[in-house]
Amino acid sequence: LSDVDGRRLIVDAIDDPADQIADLREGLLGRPARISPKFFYDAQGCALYGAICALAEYYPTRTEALIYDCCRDPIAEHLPHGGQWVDLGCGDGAKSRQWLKPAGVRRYIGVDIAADCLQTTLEATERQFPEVDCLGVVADFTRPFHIQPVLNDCPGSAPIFFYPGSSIGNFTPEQALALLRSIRAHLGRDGRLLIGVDLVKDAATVEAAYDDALGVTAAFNRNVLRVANRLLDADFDPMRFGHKAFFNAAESRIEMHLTALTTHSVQIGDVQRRFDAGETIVTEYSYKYTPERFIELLAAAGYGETHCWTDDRAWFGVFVAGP
Ligand code: AVI
Repeated sequence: LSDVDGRRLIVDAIDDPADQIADLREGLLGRPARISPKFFYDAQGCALYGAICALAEYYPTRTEALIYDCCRDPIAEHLPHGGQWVDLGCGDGAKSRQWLKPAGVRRYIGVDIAADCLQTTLEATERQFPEVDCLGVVADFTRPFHIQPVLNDCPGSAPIFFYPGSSIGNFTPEQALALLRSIRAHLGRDGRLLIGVDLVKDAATVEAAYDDALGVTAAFNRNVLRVANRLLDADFDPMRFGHKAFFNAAESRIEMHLTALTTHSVQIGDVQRRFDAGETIVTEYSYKYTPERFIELLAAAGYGETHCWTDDRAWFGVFVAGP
């Protein structure tokens, strides 16, 4: 960990951008072609994701917020008070700010890969909660991360790791297990994980959430090809690919693909890649869990006591897990 801004912004090891670009290129030249969903989130992708969250069909954001609104106090009773709130993938930090008072938080630690965004989030949090000590860690927490030295700065204040939005669903169960283990290793005796997870439900409801009538998710999916054009000096025409989203029941996941509408070639740097009509690029998996299956995953990652809250339709689950 290195200190960047007088102890306010700390940088953990993050991937070399050149490695990320090499990974993107290799994925697109491979068969089947794939793109990691982390490339969705350039400025335009973030704006489109914001629009997705407001869509009638995209139930996860709204349902999770409903659970927090209804059950904030009972959930907070299961969290240590006077703790250090670790906001994983904090974005604008708005979801976390609703918790700082009810959970009596002493210190806010935003963790995100985007340093600029992190600064803005810290400033907004400090403005609203001047009594809370605010700190940012620039890290790619999709890999093992090391924030124990940061937590040690505030002895006697237990960590609460907050990971909302069912982002855990974008990892394979094996990757999710590794992340949950990595968090578990930071909990100490009194720490807790507070996590939001999208649950299994009828396929039509889930498929509509990932293939909305206005085509916002289709635009979000195609936008990743513009990101690839920029990073790889490629010439994808996003409109020559169709958006496809379907529920794979055997794997309990939504799959998003981009399907070539006609056979054509794309220049990717100094290489030409031919796409046959119907050939697809896998862009995202979004796993859906039953509460039992997610509790099993938590147990496999070494967690002990677990509590779960859901909405009336059991569409979304909020879990608090401790050591
Ligand atoms: C960020 N993540 C939890 C979203 C999801 O539902 O898997 C990303 C998304 N993809 C399409 N719509 C939303």
